[in-house]
Amino acid sequence: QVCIVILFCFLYLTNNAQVALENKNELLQNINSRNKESLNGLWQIIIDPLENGYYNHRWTPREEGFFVNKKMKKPSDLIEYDFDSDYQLTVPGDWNSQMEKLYYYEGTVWYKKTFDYHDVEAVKNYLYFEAINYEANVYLNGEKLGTHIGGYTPFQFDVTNKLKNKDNHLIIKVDNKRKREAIPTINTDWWNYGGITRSVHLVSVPPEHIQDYSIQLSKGEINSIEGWVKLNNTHDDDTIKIKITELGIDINTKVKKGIATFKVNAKPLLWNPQKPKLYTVNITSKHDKISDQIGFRTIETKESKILLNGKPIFLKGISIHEEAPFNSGRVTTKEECITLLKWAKELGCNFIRLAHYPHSEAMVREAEKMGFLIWSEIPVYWTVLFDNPDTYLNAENQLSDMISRDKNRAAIILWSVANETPESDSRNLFLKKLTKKVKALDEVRLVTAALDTQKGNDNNHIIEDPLGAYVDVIGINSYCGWYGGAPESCANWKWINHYKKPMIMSEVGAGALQGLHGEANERWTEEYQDEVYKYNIEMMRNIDFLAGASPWILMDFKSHRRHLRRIQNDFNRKGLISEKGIPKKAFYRLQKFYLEEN
Ligand code: GCB
Repeated sequence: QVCIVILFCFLYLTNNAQVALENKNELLQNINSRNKESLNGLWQIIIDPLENGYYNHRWTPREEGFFVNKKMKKPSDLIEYDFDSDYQLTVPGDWNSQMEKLYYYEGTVWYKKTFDYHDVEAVKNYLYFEAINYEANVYLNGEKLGTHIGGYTPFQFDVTNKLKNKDNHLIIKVDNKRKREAIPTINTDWWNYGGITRSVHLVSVPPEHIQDYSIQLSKGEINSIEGWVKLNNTHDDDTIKIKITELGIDINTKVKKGIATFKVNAKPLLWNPQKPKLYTVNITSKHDKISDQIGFRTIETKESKILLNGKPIFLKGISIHEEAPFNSGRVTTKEECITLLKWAKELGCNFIRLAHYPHSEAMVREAEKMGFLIWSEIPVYWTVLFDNPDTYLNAENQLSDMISRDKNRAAIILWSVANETPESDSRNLFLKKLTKKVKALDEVRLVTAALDTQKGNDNNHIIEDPLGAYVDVIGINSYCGWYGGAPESCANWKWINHYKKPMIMSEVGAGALQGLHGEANERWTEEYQDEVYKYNIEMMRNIDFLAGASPWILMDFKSHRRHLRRIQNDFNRKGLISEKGIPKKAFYRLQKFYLEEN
């Protein structure tokens, strides 16, 4: 056991808490270690394309919409809905893959869950939603709790004193209509899965409780751990205990204005892909306690290198959508996450790009345990409305929520603010603001964005996108051999970087239907895809500022853009593995490249 000396532990509120306190997010950290009841399972639903349960025939909101859950009292009553005799859907889960008639559906579905609550005295209750796509209007026992926008981040409502012992009805109007001003916008290359796609919890915490915390290595140091704990309803000078037994850390720190901060000398084994060491961290307040598994590592860049724990690392990665293996639809279980991650391991990866939106907490935590470095991103994808202030706020909220939820995950090294956005003044400003926001919330991790293939002449591609000035690491999506150029031409592509920064080839790839064989110049064959990988790997070997790659993509995934019957069948076929879990030829080509790279 490493011997440590506690240098100091005192209250301070300075700028150097790495995940800055200015993050106003009120979310409960680490939902899984809370005392909670699951509201997963079957929910009653009503499919409501005209939003008839919300608006009347004059399109004004009804006073008594479906959220009041009205019931017939006498035979002459006219009530034209009844949750309890209508359809059901499983939560968590998207509706598209659960019910044939909802396969292409975009619009409103009302969800209702009835539950009892066994009153425990002196607790606070929160309803915590891991994710609902896209807009959720939430009602408890007829009262509106609030609205949440954004399909991939958690949110919660305080429902203390709003619960009854019997028959609480939680009703949610879920709407996945695409909107031009939304994040993502109307145009994407993935399926717009609607519904309560992740778990729902009823959480009970003491009135004075640990709301949030950030614990990691001090910036630029490997022998000092620091952080903060945010308390709810606490008093100044209350004591917080932080214990990391394996490191001999057992310290007390005092609360000031709801926050306790600390810094302590320690020499943890550094988390890395070969040895993803996590330490049990126990935080105890007067009435609450919480436990987490936290890893410690440093991440920085030096010219064109990414340094993990002070040493250059080549990120051998793969992009992953949150699409369930074997069944398609959204991932809903930990086992599905593990299946995807095991495939990435087999491929030889030490890095994954979780595209194109924040994946579930389970995915991030399982990946961390297995030693993957992670790129995590928000769905600022293609041509969003960059000059609309509300669109910006929406993007910033999703970014803050993503960082708030995952700030204690050592595995995450890159926050990405955008994917393939067209250059313009308003786009540059929008994304510059987002990169600044990342730095304000988290000053230790790196910020990136996936840029389009850069223009050039002949075989030259010059990276000069103005966004390059604001990110730490430049992502480039390039489809040489698929959307342009013959596969064999790719080996001759040259890349010139106007920024002295590392580049990740954040996408490269080609489509193939697993099991379809033919000549290497025949589209959709495994041979064609393999050929594209062959020459792109050659190209990548020649880029001296390349710090990693996350080719597109681990597994075939559903997309509304992929119409070619018999080949695509609503799937983007750029997976190295089919949706049924069978590897294609190119899987082994990339695997060989990764095995050869140090
Ligand atoms: C891209 C996008 C990705 C698409 C991919 C494709 O550049 O970033 O979301 O799925 O191309 O297959 O066209």
